[in-house]
Amino acid sequence: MTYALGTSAARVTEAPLLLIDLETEEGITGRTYLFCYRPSGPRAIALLLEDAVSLIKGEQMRPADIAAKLARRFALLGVTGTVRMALSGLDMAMWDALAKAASVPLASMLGSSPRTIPAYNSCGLGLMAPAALADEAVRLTVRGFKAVKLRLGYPTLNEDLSALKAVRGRLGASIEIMVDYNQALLVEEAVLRASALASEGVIWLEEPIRHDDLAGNARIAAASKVPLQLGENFNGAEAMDAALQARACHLVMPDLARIGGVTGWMQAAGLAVANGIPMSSHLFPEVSAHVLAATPTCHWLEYVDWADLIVQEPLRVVDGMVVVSDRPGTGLEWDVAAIERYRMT
Ligand code: SMN
Ligand code: MG
Repeated sequence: MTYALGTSAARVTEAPLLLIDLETEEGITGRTYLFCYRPSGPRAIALLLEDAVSLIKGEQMRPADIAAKLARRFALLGVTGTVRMALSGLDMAMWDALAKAASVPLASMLGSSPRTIPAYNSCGLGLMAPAALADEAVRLTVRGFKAVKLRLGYPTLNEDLSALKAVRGRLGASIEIMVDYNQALLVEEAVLRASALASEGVIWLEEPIRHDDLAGNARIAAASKVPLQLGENFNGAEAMDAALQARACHLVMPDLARIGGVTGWMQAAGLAVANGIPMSSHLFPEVSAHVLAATPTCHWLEYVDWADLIVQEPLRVVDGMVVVSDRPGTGLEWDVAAIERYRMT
């Protein structure tokens, strides 16, 4: 990774990616990748993927039907975590193949078309000394980015405020800042910190406490002047529905690999429209750009450059907007030589 990602939970410096090539009898290959958080992730998820594919080999490629069938077949193991990621990756690869077969960009398959999407730069800005944060913040405004995400969750509120003020001081008022706690706090402390952050002009407060404590998140959301953001840990659209019913958040940002791929994303997009909730993405910017183009309440795309080194055409950013690829499918094609260079042993 170009920028280390120091979160309150772990410091991430390498991006273990699992690359998926889904081959069809018609000769079209559906492609996607999964960001797997830890080096063990790609191995575990590859095994689950091979198992899932063995259950659908030879079937017609109908992602919604296949998702329902595989959810049933994996119900005893549990459709969460790595199983959910494997099934989501398979779904994303199927949608890529279907769009390629129709010779259209994925966004067009989903009822929209390629356009530009507002993006924030989510590379870097992990936990570190205020002076280093301020320097990094400036580097993150390249290519016209008008928003960045700052990870918080230092031991004290004062340290959180020092970090935020350092970044704000260097960026000025024209750049938006989102803050992300990665579930570091308890409810009472989160209410206190949310109220202190409100006067610093942040545009969202992400995962202040355990993501699945919906009642606790609802208490913070009700007390906070800063919109509360949840979503990277929604396990399927059902989980997002539960969070919205509990009024646990004002904003949502599902992760394609946990929401159920493109199929799960579109179900979640329907819930967002019905509830009037702005919807952003989590990671996978190349694919998220297509689904956000087809999301009526599209808000912000989370930009990271983690796949840039291994793809033929890295995602383009112009004036802080991501340009949805107009190639057939998602536009993800591997740079074979780069893959050999970065292959995990
Ligand atoms: C995050 C993403 C990926 C790895 C670690 C942390 C973070 C985010 O929660 O929202 O970008
Ligand atoms: Mg986050």
